[in-house]
Amino acid sequence: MALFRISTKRVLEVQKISSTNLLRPLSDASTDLKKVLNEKVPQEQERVKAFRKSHGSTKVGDVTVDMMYGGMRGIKGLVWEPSVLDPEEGIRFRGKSIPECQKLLPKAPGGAEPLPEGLFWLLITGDVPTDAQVKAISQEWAARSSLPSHVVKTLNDLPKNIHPMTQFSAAITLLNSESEFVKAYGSGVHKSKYWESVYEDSMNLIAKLPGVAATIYRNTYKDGKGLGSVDSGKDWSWNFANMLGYDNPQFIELLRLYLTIHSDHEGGNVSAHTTHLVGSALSDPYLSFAAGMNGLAGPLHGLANQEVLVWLQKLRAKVGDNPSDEKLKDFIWSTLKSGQVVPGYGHAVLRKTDPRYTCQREFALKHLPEDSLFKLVSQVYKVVPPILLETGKVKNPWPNVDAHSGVLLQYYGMKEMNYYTVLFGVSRALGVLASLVWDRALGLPIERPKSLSTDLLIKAVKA
Ligand code: AMX
Repeated sequence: MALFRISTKRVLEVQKISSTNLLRPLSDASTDLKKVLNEKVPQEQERVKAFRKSHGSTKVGDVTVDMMYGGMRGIKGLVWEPSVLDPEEGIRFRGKSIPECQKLLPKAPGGAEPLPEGLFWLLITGDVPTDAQVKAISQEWAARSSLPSHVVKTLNDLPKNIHPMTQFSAAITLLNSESEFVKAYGSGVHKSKYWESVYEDSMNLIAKLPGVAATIYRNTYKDGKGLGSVDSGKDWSWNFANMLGYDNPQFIELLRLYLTIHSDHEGGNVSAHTTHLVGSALSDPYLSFAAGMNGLAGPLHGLANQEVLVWLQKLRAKVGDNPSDEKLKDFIWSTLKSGQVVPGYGHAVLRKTDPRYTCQREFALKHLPEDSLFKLVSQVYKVVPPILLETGKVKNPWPNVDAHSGVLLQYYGMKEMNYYTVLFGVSRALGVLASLVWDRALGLPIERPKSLSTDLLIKAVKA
């Protein structure tokens, strides 16, 4: 067995080189995404097969006892194609940073932010799409967007006090009545074709999520009426905003940015890993994604989107507008001393300010520089990191994506903070479903790592 070790940096380099070489744009620039994938899948299957043949027994890391008790931090145990997270630099979607995506991906007419449709194309194919390819995805998602009546009825019947994430997860689970994968599997389709129906389910699910999410929003916070119909001439975010009841062009731009940057954060985070794990049992994409959403609903993960705003409101109530740094510090220490986390700060992998935070800050500097809540968020950014460092235990004192999203939504009138994680979930579908298609295309097996009891671990270590 070959025993040389591969550093994370080297893994990233290899990933960059190989994706540039092998995931080349198709020369015909087809706007048919499935056709594009049909050409790429066999190439990629061959590449992985050859790589495994030559390096299948090469060691890429070690596992320590601390890693086993410590949430598996740092264990390289998953293959995830759409994105890679560098601790210092942050996320790269198929090798492209967020500023690169903002520059390269197609925009809406007159818009400055990337369209999430383009990001999805990039995540699933590895190619930066053309305007025509992105337009084709907008149209396809519009065409697939209708909701089955049992899902709408169930959502309408749910009490308003059910958390929006619970409603979201329930609706996605119920959507599995529509699964093409379930039908194909039931009819005995060959496993080499699984990815095709997983692709269909993924496209349908992504197309239906804005309708599900908007129904939840309007039922829970508005009069339950007024869901506009989907306009196939408009993009996914425009339609989503319209169904939510927002028509401010700046809010729609924000939504495009928000839905792009929350999409993927490599494979180890709870929502991504859960979707991947459940999908490995050949549960269909609806069931797999719903499981991932139940993980996103945890306060240490996606619910931090909501928790940051809850915390900021408590902070404001306690210290008022324009507090001194000293007052802010006291509040932060009181949060820590009462055994709670400062939401929106820290990360399991990142060791710098999250570029997803930075691009939202830039959006705020451009569109709402004088907003008092934005000013407070900026002051918190200055005051929190030194305090977290002073605790001596927090590995990353810098803000993550969740520290900034809420203030932007508040500014445009979406005040219902319990809803924010649903927006996160709509976006997260883009990354985890792109990955799920590749999981089946590459024929990845059911996931089943080995666990040990403490007794057995002690014995193994002593031996
Ligand atoms: N406030 C207070 N304490 C924190 C902290 C924070 N923001 N971040 C980490 N810590 C603490 C941990 O709770 C842990 O304490 P313990 O030893 O007493 O258990 C210690 O610092 C070491 O933790 P770590 O190795 O730095 O972080 P981690 O990898 O275990 O956890 C995360 C990462 C994100 C869960 C953690 O930083 C956290 O709880 N942050 C606040 C919640 C949050 O913003 N979550 C969103 C993350 C992004 C996302 O998924 N959307």
